[in-house]
Amino acid sequence: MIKIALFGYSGSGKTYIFRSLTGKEGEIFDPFKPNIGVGIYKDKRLEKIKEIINPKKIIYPEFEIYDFKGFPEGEGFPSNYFKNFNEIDIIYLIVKNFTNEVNPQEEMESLIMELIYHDIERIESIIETRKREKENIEIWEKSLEFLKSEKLLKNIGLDKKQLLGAELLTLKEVIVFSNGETKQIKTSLPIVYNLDDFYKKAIETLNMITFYTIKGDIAQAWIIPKNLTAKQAGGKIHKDIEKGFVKAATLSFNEFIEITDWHKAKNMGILKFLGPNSQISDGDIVEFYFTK
Ligand SMILES: Nc1nc2c(ncn2[C@@H]2O[C@H](COP(=O)(O)OP(=O)(O)OP(=O)(O)O)[C@@H](O)[C@H]2O)c(=O)[nH]1
Ligand SMILES: [Mg+2]
Repeated sequence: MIKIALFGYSGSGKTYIFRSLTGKEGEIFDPFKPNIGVGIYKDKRLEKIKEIINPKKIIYPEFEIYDFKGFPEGEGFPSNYFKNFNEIDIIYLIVKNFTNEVNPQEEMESLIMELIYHDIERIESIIETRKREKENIEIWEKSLEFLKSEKLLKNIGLDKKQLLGAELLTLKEVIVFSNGETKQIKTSLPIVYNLDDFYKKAIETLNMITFYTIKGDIAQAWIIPKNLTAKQAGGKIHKDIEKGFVKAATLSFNEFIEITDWHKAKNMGILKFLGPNSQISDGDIVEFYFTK
């Protein structure tokens, strides 16, 4: 499951957002123990498919949402605050923008700097250790310089494999959530202003796509990395599909809602058939053929 952390200063609206996304009540007071809940993405296309075929069961994609107690803006975040961020895929910056007495631009920039400071500290300590052990520090020094110019490591044009495992935050995807629309925010990061776009932007930012299956009485949405082959995509549903993959029949979402019937589309000869190494497109309805 994709893991999303809500990160922001105290009072920016993280718990409010967490409750809207997960339906989970309760408040947290310990900044080092997040409240974790499951958010169901009511994908609009799957809703439409549901309307058309009225399946017995419908399975929406799920995300794991982490609500952390924030620190006040003037205080900042201690570095051990981030020890629970290691498994996180996306850091959503929750920026307060629902009253007039805020400066969301400054608040966002300051949150980004919290992430950068954390990584600078990490790398400085790694460099120190490696120096002691007489190990190569070239990539670490380059990374440090990059961070010091206030840039996120995910944009560094180096082989990032070597940086993995170092618990760096700025290698992760970062999205800005403007909580309210009182003021405009300028940023080169992905940004959303509305909870309705929360998951859509997450999927897009992770370079993932959604496809759909209608099997028996179940319609389901699947989120996979864009670069997977059809065969690998089948493997996300069941290992047997990948092992015995023959082909995948696909129909685009728009064609499906026009024709409204998979079998009819099949008889019309408009299904597209993909071999193991072809790729599924975002929005496709897919049927896998495989041998057991
Ligand atoms: N008007 C308005 N109030 C909001 C909005 N989002 C949150 N609030 C209110 O702002 C206050 C703080 O929100 P929380 O969600 O508790 O803030 P938080 O980010 O979880 O704060 P910490 O847990 O201290 O880090 C609460 O009274 C919310 O009801 C919003 O979009 N509009
Ligand atoms: Mg809270």
